[in-house]
Amino acid sequence: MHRLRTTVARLRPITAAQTAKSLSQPRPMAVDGALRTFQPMRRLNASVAAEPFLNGTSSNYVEEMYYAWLENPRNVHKSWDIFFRNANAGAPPGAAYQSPPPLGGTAQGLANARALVGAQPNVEKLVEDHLAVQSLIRAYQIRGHHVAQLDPLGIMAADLEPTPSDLITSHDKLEFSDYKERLCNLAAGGFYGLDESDLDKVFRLPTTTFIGGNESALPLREIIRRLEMAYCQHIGVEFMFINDLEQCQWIRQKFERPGVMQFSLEEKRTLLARMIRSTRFEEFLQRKWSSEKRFGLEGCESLIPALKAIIDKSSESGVESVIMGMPHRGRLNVLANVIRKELEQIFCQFDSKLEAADEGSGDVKYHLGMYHRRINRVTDRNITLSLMANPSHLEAVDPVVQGKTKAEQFYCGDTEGKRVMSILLHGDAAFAGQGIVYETFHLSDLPSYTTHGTIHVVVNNQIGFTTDPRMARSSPYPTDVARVVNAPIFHVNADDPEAVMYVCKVAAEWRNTFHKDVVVDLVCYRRNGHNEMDEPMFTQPLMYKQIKKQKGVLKKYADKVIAEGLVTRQEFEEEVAEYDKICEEAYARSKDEKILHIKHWLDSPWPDFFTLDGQPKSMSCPSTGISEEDLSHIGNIASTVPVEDFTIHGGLSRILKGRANMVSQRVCDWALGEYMAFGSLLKEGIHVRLSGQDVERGTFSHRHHVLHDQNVDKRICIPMNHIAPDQAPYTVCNSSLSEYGVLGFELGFAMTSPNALVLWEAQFGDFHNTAQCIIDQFISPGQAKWVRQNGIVLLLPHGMEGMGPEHSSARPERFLQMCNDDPDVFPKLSEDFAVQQLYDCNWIVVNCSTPANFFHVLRRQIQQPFRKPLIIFTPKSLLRHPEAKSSFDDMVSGTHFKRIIPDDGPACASPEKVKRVIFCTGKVYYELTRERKTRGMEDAVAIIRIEQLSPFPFDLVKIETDRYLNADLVWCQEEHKNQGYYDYVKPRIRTTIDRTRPVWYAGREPAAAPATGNKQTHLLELQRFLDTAFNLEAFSGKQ
Ligand SMILES: Cc1ncc(C[n+]2csc(CCOP(=O)(O)OP(=O)(O)O)c2C)c(N)n1
Ligand SMILES: [Mg+2]
Repeated sequence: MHRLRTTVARLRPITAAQTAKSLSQPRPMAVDGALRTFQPMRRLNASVAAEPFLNGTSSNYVEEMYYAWLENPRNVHKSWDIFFRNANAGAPPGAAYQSPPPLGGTAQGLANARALVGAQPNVEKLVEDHLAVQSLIRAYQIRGHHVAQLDPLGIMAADLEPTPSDLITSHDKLEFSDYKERLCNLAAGGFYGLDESDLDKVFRLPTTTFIGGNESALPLREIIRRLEMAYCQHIGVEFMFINDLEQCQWIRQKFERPGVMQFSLEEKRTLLARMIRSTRFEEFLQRKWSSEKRFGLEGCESLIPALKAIIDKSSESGVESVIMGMPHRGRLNVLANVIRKELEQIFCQFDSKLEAADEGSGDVKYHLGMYHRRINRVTDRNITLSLMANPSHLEAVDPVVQGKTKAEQFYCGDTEGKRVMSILLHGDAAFAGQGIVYETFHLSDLPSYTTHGTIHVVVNNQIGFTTDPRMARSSPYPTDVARVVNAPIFHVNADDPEAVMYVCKVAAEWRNTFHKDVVVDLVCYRRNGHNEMDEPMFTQPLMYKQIKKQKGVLKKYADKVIAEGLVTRQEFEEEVAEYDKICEEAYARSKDEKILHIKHWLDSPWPDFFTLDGQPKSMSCPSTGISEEDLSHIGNIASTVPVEDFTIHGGLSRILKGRANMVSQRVCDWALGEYMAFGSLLKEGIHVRLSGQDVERGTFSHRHHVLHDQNVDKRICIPMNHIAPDQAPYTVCNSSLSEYGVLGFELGFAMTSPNALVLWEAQFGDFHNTAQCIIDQFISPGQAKWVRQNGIVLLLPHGMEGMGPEHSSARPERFLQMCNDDPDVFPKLSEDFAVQQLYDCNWIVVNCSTPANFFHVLRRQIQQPFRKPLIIFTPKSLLRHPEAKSSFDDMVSGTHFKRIIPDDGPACASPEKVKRVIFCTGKVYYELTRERKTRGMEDAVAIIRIEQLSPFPFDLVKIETDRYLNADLVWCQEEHKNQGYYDYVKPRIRTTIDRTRPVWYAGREPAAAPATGNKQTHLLELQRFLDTAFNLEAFSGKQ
């Protein structure tokens, strides 16, 4: 089943005494930054510690006894009671021990006493035997899962290490015939020193086990039997790596207490009904569409009752909304039987003749999302279930689900995750193989990212497409990645639906109790090939020979419960027939569907934001300027410390003073422009969330949205939250060092509400490419595939500043290449052209050259009547460039974002004299104007900034090209020719001018790397392309 490479030597348990010691401590509070350790608070008294029989190993045991005795003398055997009393009374070493009195006067009592201490009262042996038993118990807790019968196929045993040599177990047969041999081996190996004769001896149980139930001592034989029942049947529990004693004790209780896994008749009936639905749904699809891909669940049908059990239990404890992410396997079944999507809506997806009703490209049926609110039948409470749409890219949806969950929690004030939770489903190969799983786990306990516990369910069919685990991962289990966050892992044989149901209930209780992640590993098989068309015998012949022999889990379970008398065979068959009828009727109805509405598959509806038929409420965007008063007020907040007795760093005082100066002069630099945008939106009740690496201060130390008291540790102040009493909250959070995970998370966050500005900033723009999957699969095509809008903003620091090939380019060419506007068609102009263009595009790409424009474009994100992703290439050196400042005049009420900024100098005054028009975008504008000035060419050359690259401002560019009819047209960029904007802009300008003039290029030559590593070369290249840009003869004679 799995590759257990762990060895006994590598996994020696920590001693029971260590555990007992920590158990007796109050749980230390985790102090931020401090190591979480348990400090022993009680020690054996000196006299006891000096006893001659106390050696390195026995002292642990005696210590355990001593603590138990301290709590209550009746906790320990009489002999120990006397011993500790004497020792405490000051008996010298060696004199405290007295032979124990018989346990009562009866013959039985005497026998018990003999069994307990041995015929010869030999304390040392007694201690050692108890220690051995304690270690044995611990060994089961740690390694019992090695032996558990998890694989329904039972074929992968060859991959397993033999039973860990310190477990005395009879494997699948609960007989004790082979104990003798194992005990001898163990004795010979010096493991525990127990032998066969010890099997009937009674041992006191340590406080770290619950196998005793109400009994505090058991014979060894019974101890082993109960441990086997708890840890070596169809459930394998991995939890002993968790470094929290309370959590470990909680899990032990859940699996060790005798009789824990018992179900009422009602529960079993529900389970059977769910198994029927799950199984018959796949069979129905197979019957009707045998040649269609559906990535069936056969072999893991118990996934459906598993999810239902989790949802029931969570609903019972108050959860009202569950957000789920899952891959292809069994997705249609989950939609039908967990989310309860109407069956006809699912079936009609198989009809290739259906016409699409919605704009956009749509997606295949096993990627679409869904949102459904209904009554949970078990708890009679309302529950909303959403299944997020996702791409093929396995696990990519994980952080998106987390972000959406966090946002839902945030907006409903659910600070502890009691009302909203997430469930993530995984395939075994993807869970182990995809790094995003790890990145997502690492968000799970961060204050601004935690969703207070996710339940992970792995459909572990022991194969990924055609690759088996021996080739697919280096860890024993596919779930080992979860150990990094101390999540307990419950492996369960998915052919035992009751065991599955039990672990799922425990998982839900765990999440509800500790609000931490937990994993359920459903060990199963895949009855068919990867999809229904694939032939698995090509690559897994032996596995599939076995699978062919495998009785279906529904059949097995039905036989079991019929034998138990829970239902009769006839009742069972009637229930099956009833569900088949439901499917048939839905199938008949599905034939009436003529049109496919992707809108019916929306995972995140925004009902109040759109009209009833899902359209924007208007097609205009009001002014994005704000009042002078607000500009000054926000400016003042940005320049002061709004709390008393708060000492900020001297350098920061200077920065704030600089800001105050700017405010008094009615100008903004970049940071202040951003402040104005965020602050004004917050004041208008729009939540703003800025996340990314080091965003609180800003990579370039320009932002300083979080102030730190220089004298008091962790005392911080976020002035942006002091703008107005009824403002929306501002969230600014330094993220973990992850792009894929964090960008996915923010995308999910932005999905929840249209009334929030959610921004993700890359440390440097080029780092966005480790999140490429989120950009390519979600952000760029999200609306087209899944008809849902998203207004996320990406801030990507970009610019060639001689810093070398890294840290320079945010790769504008890639974003532009994915824009959906047609380069060859000049669009029809209309009154609301600018807004219509925005509405039609897949995303907006801008490169602002002024703080005012940056301010406006951020505000426009919210003011426009729909949501689109916004990609902003943000500056580095411009942050402090003396010319890159904006007057309040450009930001006050009535002003707008400028899609292009025309030349407003002498060139514009006499356009007929202009010989050249240079179009550019971003920072190079400042290099061009400086050069133009140096050369005295203000009359001859007009410089026009294209601030909104996409959707391309055809209308405004046309005005400019019409203005300068005698000029040649140049596109100038600082990026290399095969990068940057040239390939995007050139055909669009050409279309605008009806191809009447060429569009020349001034910029760096094509190159493989984004920038040179040599400063000298950098400057040389810059000068060279500026020379070209201002050499009016540069292109003469060229075609
Ligand atoms: C990121 C990514 N890489 C590759 C694939 C192609 N692919 C689709 S399913 C699959 C196997 C998945 O195996 P597993 O996670 O065990 O799920 P199962 O199909 O067994 O349920 C692969 C490799 C993909 N969808 N996503
Ligand atoms: Mg698999």
